[in-house]
Amino acid sequence: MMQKIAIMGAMPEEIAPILEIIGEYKSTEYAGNIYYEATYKGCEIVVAYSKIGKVFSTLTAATMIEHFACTTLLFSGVAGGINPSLKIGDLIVATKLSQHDLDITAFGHPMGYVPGGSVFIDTSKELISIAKTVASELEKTLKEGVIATGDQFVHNETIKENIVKHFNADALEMEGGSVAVVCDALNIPFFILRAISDTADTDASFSFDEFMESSAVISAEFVMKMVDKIIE
Ligand code: OS5
Repeated sequence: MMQKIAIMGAMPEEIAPILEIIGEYKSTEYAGNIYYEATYKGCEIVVAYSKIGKVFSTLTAATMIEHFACTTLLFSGVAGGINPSLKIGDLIVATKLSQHDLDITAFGHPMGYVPGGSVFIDTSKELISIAKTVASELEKTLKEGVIATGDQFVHNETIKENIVKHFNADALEMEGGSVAVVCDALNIPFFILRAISDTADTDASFSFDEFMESSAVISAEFVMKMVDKIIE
């Protein structure tokens, strides 16, 4: 079967560099979002930004798979760094993701767990292996780690510490964990890449405003190199 690659971000700035690289595409409005369909180097791809947060990103990931028939999903965007080794502009690929704001601990369950689900969802080992090859060819550093997702722009040290305590996360954002739930349930190999825009501390919103666009470009350009490698 021919593969069809979904590339998604949450904000327009996260997919703009991808659309620029692709050049030509067809725009289709569906369920309140615009989906950009293209044939890139002979491979069918669909690009979209979901809007911010777990609900919108769930809708977009499910739409790309169920409506546009994508067979692999790559997410490109920015994140708040937790691991002190991560600096602004550094790339991190998720080995597994969790929802840091999913809380039924009142019933004795661990944070991030609901019955029938799991605290962590693993990403595709094959796609990570391709990413490592791309990183080494480009002589770029690519960190692998845990990404925690929640419906919250984190700008507070105590919240960060709690996310480390429960999930040992290296970075945090607002969409990866929900995209993971969708792809895992529908058996679609997926990959979540983020470049650091801030460190989720009291200065996070200022850092985000300053570096979001440049970090989004770093992530998008890497993801397009991944696409080149996947279709090679
Ligand atoms: O998509 C959201 C999650 N992203 C990753 C991220 C992050 N997540 C949580 N905590 C952190 N410290 C994080 N750092 C990076 C980024 C993004 C964060 S929410 C940004 C909202 C920015 C914004 N607000 N209004 N606009 C942009 C303009 C606007 C106005 C009207 C309509 C649309 C946009």
